[in-house]
Amino acid sequence: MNVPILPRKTPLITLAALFGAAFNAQAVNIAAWDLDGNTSSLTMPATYEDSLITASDLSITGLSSANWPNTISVVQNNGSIDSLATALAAENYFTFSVSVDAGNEISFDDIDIIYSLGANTTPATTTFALLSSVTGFTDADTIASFSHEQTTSNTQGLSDTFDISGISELQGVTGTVEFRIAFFNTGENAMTRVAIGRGFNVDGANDIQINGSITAVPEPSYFACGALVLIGVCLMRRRR
Ligand SMILES: [Ca+2]
Repeated sequence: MNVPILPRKTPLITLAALFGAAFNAQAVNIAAWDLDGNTSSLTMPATYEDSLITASDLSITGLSSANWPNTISVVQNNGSIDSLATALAAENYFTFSVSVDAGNEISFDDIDIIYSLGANTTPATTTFALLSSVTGFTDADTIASFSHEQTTSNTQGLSDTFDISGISELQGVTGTVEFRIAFFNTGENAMTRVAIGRGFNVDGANDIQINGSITAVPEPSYFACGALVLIGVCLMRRRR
């Protein structure tokens, strides 16, 4: 089969317009939770949703509240929670999900998190591991993680980012995606309080923020039409 060679001056911009429009969206905030004002509740609604997104509550069910102001905070007095497997079994995880409207898809870039930690005995280290419904919820399914060691009893307003831009399963996703942030002890002593949020500070800023891009899912006929238009352009130019 002979593949027609495009005339030299066929504008590449036409190609970009036809095929690239769906893939050029910039990563932006698509959903967020700000825990300012929370006291003891372990469930908080999203404070921001993109117009094409429905975001669930941020919640945790397996532990009791530590009543740390402006956070969702839990008491974790179990030193045996020292692996992702034990954390998942004990429901040591925060959970939240986003659903994108029909006809659209999400490409996830990263998740920013503000957190606070408390330890009765130091030094203590907690590791946070991110899992998703798309990539699995077993202890072999971590898609991003980070750790924090502390040598004082309380640290507040720490920040970190789960970079998931390289997870192919989380690019171009339709429907609903649930995320779980599990946490477990990886240091000399156990962390006793784990919180999302800034502790005693009220700042009006997001404490969990999902960044990514939302694009319309192209119809199959969209590409077929684009190909026909290009072939037509080639033929017209050949006749000249
Ligand atoms: Ca905040």
